[in-house]
Amino acid sequence: MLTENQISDFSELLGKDNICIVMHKSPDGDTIGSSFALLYALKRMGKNAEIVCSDEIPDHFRFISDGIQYLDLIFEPETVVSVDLASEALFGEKYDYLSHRVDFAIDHHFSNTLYAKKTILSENTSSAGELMYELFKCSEIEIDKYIAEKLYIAISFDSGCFRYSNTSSFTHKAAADLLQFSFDASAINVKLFDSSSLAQLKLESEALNSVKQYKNNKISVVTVRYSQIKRLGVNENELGGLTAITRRIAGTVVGITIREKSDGEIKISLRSQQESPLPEFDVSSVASKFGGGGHVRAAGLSMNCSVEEAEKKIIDAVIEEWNRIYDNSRQ
Ligand SMILES: [Mn+2]
Repeated sequence: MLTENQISDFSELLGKDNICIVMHKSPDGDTIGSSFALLYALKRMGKNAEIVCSDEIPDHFRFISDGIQYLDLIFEPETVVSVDLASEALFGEKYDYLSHRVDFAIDHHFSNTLYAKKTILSENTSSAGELMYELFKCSEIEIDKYIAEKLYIAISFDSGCFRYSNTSSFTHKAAADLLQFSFDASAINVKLFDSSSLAQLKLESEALNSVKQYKNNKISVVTVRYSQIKRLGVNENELGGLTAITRRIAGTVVGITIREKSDGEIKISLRSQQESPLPEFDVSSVASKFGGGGHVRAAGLSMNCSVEEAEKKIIDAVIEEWNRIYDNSRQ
């Protein structure tokens, strides 16, 4: 449900012109789908609008970006809008300078650092796409087939095809409404969730072989080194599926995915899933100890050290938090 303020902030945005939409670095289905829906809506209103992204659009997401690989500044913007960016760090190197002059942030991360002049934040929303849908519905923007398809992609992507706990009845209602425009949702979901290159699958198999478990197998850790990625020829931006591995191991409450990047930086993704009545494990609180952020059940961070050191630091931090939350003797 949107507040009056959110609706009026969005209508203020629609009153602007020469608008630059910023997507987050390592763009995903949510930031791309939501941004393209907004771009199209603004252009249809006769506005001058553009999208920028510090990173290239990965091959497997180009069906969302209408085939576009690079999104760079075309004109000097008067208004800057970020979509799905929880913090300044997510602007990426190339467009970092825009993070200091954001007029509107449209986001659904409760960890949003409020870097923008106005933040349209909806914490209990599955995706920026779902929030964008609500904003469009409360504005003069009419949803058509193009917009419906982009927003559906964004919502489906961030909700893990409606499987994650962020999926609510509103998420399904939004999707049901969008599906009336009869695009091929089945094909979209196959592309988003059921299609990997053989190299990607081989890397996942190696990742599975690396699994370490702690706390009665409730904490699962996957580690992938850059040498493996390079040997198998997997593109660095095709590694999104790795973070899903720990979730698929039955009994896992906290999943840790550690990945070494080509520049030596260690990227760590944290996931949690806990059934009531046990309390949730808030992975964003662990991530924030290392300068990262995210949601209760999904968060990320980076480290600049060796893989071994990163493994030790993050496993220690997760176990410390584990002992704090749960009665140690019962686990
Ligand atoms: Mn998102």
